[in-house]
Order: sequence, then C-alpha cells, then structure tokens
Amino acid sequence: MEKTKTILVTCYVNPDLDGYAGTFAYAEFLNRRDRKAVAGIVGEPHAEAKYVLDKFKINPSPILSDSQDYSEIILVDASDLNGLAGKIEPDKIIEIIDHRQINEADKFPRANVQIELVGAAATLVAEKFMSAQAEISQEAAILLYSAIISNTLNFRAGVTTERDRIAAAWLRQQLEVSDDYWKELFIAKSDTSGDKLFKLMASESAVFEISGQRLSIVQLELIGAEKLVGERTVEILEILRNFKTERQLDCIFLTIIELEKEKNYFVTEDLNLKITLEKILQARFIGPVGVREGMIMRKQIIPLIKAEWEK
Ligand SMILES: [Mn+2]
Repeated sequence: MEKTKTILVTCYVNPDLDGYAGTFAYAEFLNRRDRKAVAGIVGEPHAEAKYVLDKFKINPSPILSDSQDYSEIILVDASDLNGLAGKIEPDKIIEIIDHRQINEADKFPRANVQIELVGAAATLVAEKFMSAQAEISQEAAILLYSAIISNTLNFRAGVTTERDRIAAAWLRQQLEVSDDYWKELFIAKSDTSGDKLFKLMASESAVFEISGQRLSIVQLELIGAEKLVGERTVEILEILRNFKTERQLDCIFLTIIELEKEKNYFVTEDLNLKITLEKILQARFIGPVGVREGMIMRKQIIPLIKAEWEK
C-alpha cells in the first residue's frame, strides 16, 4: 500500500506534557496553513498529559506502534535518537522543533532544525500561531499553556525565559482558567500513593557518567514533599538501592522539588553524595534526608556536581 501524504507530527516515545502538547498543537497549526498533518503518539503519555486531556475532555491523539505508514515526520520536543527507541525512522524526519541544548539534530539528514533554549517546546509552537496570527483551538491552547506552566514550574524555574511568559500570556488570553490552575496541575502530579511512587521514580530517573562514576538522579516535582519523605523514607531508600543494583550504578539520589513551599528535598544513603550536596547546594542533611531552600532542577544540579567531582 502506498504511504499517506499526510505528515506525522510526533515526539519521543512515552511523551511528557510538553511533547504531547507540542505535537497536538503543531499538527493543528500545519492544517490551518493547508499542510495535511496529524499528531500521533508512540507509547504512553505521562500521567500529567493524561490529566490535562481528561480534565478538559480533549480528544486524544492516536496511539501508533511505529511510523511506517508515513513518509514524512516532524518531531516536536525531541531531537535525539535514543528517545525514538527505534520506532520512529530518523530518515523520514523533515523538521525538528526542540529546546534542549544537548541534542543530536545532526543525525537527521533531511530535517529543518529549530532548536532554541526556551523553557518549553510548547513556547516555540505557540510562537508559530502568534507570528502567523493563526487561530488556535481551545484544546491546543490549554495543552500548550499547561505545558509551559509545567516545564517552567509556573515561571519560577531557572530555565524560564521572557518568551515563555509572553507565549503563556497570549495563550491565557484565549482561555478561561483560574489563577489557581497551576496548583491544580501540580497537585495532580503529586499523587504518589501506593505503587505510584515507585512508578514515578522509575520514569523520572536519569543516569550520568561523571568523573568515572555512574550516578543516577531521580527527580520528582510535587506538592507535599515533606510529608512524603517523612512517611516513606525507608521505602524510598529501598527503591533507590534496587535501582542502584539493577542499573549497575555507583551512586544514586532522589531530589524532590517541593512546588508549593519552594524547597528541594534530597534522599540518599551515600555518604559522598551527602557531602557533595551539602557543599555545592548548601543542603542540610539529617540522616538520609536533606533539605535546601529554593527550587533547583536536575539540569542545574548536574553541572555543579561535575565541577565539584572533576576538580
Ligand atoms: Mn520539553
């Protein structure tokens, strides 16, 4: 069968809210510009994306098992091969819209690449509508708006740019959302009850090689961090210990960004890590739990650890 002429707009497998929103809205944008496009998702969207879809009764993008029915693909919020998990063919990618500094854009020979270091890929997509003065659906607008809030921790994260604020303000003009919407969104992703804690920790972990050490950092963003670490430290340590063995790590810690009280909590039983976090972040540890005032993201912590360990 001949492949369709429709362009597939997708991102990495198992997209987060930013990736989901960006693909959804950019497909809509292209259709408004008379280019036939469809958003499609490979894998399972993160819980936060599902929350927004449910809350606003948005018709979800179709789930695909791979990209074989398409001959042209656009990636939003994705620019490395790893994330495509062999299910999306790099040779078919004609365009990339992303916002990460560390990327593999050069591995996509046909792609027209736009990578700009704003807080969310959703901002870059919103800007397309803004500069073309194109109409945007309520569904696309709320998805993009939610993604910008989420990615910038409601404009309080270090990655936030003026462009994110402007795009979010433009989107919000066309929406009826309450001033507390950001909090609602953050509460929704704060559900760590039962085995949800393990699942979240598993999906939010990343591994880094620093100074010959395999270090994993698990990052959660939620409201209610103090209660969580207070009540479930033993369980958290056990999960970390299992990750360490399974993934052949040298060390591991959990960092929780407490979104309401604007603090970070750290959990680790690794003495060297505790010393490092006390030194570079002025965290204060009591036993395996550390606290620090202000919110800091994993992508900001990594370079500090690197500088400290490579000294
Ligand atoms: Mn993103």
